[in-house]
Amino acid sequence: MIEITKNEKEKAILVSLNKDHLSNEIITEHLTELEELALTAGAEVLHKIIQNNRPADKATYIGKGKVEEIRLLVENNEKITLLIFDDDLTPIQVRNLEEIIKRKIVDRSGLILDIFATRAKTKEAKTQVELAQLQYMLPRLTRAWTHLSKQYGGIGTKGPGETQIETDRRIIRTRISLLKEKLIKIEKQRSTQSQGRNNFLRIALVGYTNAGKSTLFNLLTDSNVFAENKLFATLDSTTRHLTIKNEKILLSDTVGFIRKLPTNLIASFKSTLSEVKDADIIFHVIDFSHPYYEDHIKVVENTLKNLGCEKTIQYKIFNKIDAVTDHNKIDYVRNTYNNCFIIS
Ligand SMILES: Nc1nc2c(ncn2[C@@H]2O[C@H](COP(=O)(O)OP(=O)(O)O)[C@@H](O)[C@H]2O)c(=O)[nH]1
Ligand SMILES: [Mg+2]
Repeated sequence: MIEITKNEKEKAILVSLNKDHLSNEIITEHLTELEELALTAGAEVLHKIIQNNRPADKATYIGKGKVEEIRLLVENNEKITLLIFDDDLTPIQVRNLEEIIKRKIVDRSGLILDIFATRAKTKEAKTQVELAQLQYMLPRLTRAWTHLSKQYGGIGTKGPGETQIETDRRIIRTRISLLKEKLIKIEKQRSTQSQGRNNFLRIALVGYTNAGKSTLFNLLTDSNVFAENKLFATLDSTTRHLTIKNEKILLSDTVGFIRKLPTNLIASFKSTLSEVKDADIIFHVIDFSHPYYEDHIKVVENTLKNLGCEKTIQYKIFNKIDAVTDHNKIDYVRNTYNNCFIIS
């Protein structure tokens, strides 16, 4: 049996399936980002495994051969406690993988939700994360999970029967309704607070996680919002007044976006993201020093579209110019993007 002592970091293997025939470079970049997420969640990454150019396997996602390869790798390394997949898995895939590899299996949404849960500080953020977690859990609470009780519950081989699963589902559904009601109340408070602020110009800082939004916010407003070289350092929106050339402005710092953000997470962060939706102007902050900054721009623009903000006036702020060494990049941005600033 594997035991995890509290202070020891969990040792993980990252697994990616290249089902869309992406270049090696891009798949590697995606795994680097997944590693940053894993580090943020408190795990240490020992191996990264890529399964190339095949469709997802219904039973094991990555296919029998690859599963066997990982099983052998893990068998020889007791320290590895966890496998993290760069996509979402079905409950059946999770069950099969856990049964064969005998380690904990976490998918991308599960990992992001876990990080959000540890990062949530305010009542609003906590409520939103719990709602997203329960919504993630609900469809996964199926008979496929019976293996867990076989392993840990002990009594016979039955596992929770349909009745138990039904009861659990009912409890979760009730909790979900309660959390939704709570969020409606929080949203109402928010809109009451924002009445009387109609004569302010509302500006929201949005962007990929780690782009430098909070740092810029702190500079502009002389505040002290938590900024860190980690993903999702800030989950809550913070709003401050400032006056520039007699223009009264309300500036908001917001939660960052990332590739493949779980959809129920975006939905449950509706009230936090209202700062983005209600903005008169959006400042899209970009980490210009990142090799894949243009992919980040696309992810953010798609997320903004999903939020219904594509018509809001937008300025792009190419940040961290101090860390950009290739000057052709600067010319390229000047010629390609309208409405942009380049700063650090
Ligand atoms: N080199 C450089 N680093 C920056 C700049 N702005 C922010 N950072 C760093 O980028 C990291 C992420 O910043 P943060 O403001 O927390 O990003 P957020 O996730 O978008 O809010 C921090 O380590 C910052 O110190 C910049 O202009 N240049
Ligand atoms: Mg931030």
